[in-house]
Amino acid sequence: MGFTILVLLMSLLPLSLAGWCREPLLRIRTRQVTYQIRASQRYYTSCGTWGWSSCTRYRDVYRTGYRPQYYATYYTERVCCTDWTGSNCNTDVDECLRGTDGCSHICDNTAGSYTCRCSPGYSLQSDRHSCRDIDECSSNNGGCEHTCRNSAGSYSCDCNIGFRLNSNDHSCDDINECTEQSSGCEHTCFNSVGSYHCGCYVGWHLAWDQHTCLGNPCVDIGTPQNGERICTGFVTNETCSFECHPGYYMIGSAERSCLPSAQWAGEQPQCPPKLCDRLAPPENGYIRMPCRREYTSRCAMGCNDGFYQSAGDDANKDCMLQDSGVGWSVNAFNCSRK
Ligand SMILES: [Ca+2]
Ligand SMILES: [Ca+2]
Repeated sequence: MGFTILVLLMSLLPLSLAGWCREPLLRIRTRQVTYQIRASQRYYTSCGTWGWSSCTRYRDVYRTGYRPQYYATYYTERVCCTDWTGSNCNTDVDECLRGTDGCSHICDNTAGSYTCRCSPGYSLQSDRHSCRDIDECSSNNGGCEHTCRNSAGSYSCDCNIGFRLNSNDHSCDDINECTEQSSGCEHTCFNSVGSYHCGCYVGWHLAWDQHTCLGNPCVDIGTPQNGERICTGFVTNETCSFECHPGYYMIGSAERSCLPSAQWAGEQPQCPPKLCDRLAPPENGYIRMPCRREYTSRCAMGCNDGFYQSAGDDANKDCMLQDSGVGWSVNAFNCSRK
């Protein structure tokens, strides 16, 4: 029986004593104390010859006075410690619930006390209550390969131009602008770490923007005599077409394109004059030599000996434009016997 009670007491003891504290108190008590008050009292007495006169005299008298006297008594009293309440001082006060904790971020209630915690990215200060942002960038650049940006409660990594943040959010990978079609190169693209550059096919060169390609100029193509040309341009892949003036025909290529080699494809065009038919001499007459057959040539006719030019027509024949080609001018020329 005695053992059971002892065990019961031991199990209750820490709980019942947990929240008790002793508080120093002061008690003031008063009591009345007496003291003697001395005063001067006037009285009359007979005096003079035979005591026939009355004289005024003074004498000391005493009476009792009263005054309070104070007593201070110091003593201690058992009270509930801070953070404990209840009739047995064994009920914990939840400071977090009451809002009296003063924690900047998170409050954790404990038996008889509480502790403060900070949100991730913040550290608890020496006052054990306030929280301050951790500058992750100040140490080892926050683990960022390029740029570290600190922020309230966190931080982030950034990469230089030409790089992209890896899925690990810290290292930076080169952007392959060529395979991602983001280069804007007109012909060819060459990737490099953090950058790229453009190239052009043979016969082209990079423009000032370093992205588009301009054709290289071809050698002077010239214009054929007695003809004309119409060209789209004089650089790689541009073309020129040629035409001969009426009365002339074309040899060589009517159309030529500028090759990457700076030469023009095909043959140099030329426009020689078309030829009229061989001119037959008139009856009783002849053709004066020389007589050329090319367009714009003029041949003169004459009459044989014993004949004369009877008609007044022109003795000249001109090789001129006729229909779609050339032919000799038509004029009557007669040689009559003298
Ligand atoms: Ca931070
Ligand atoms: Ca790159």
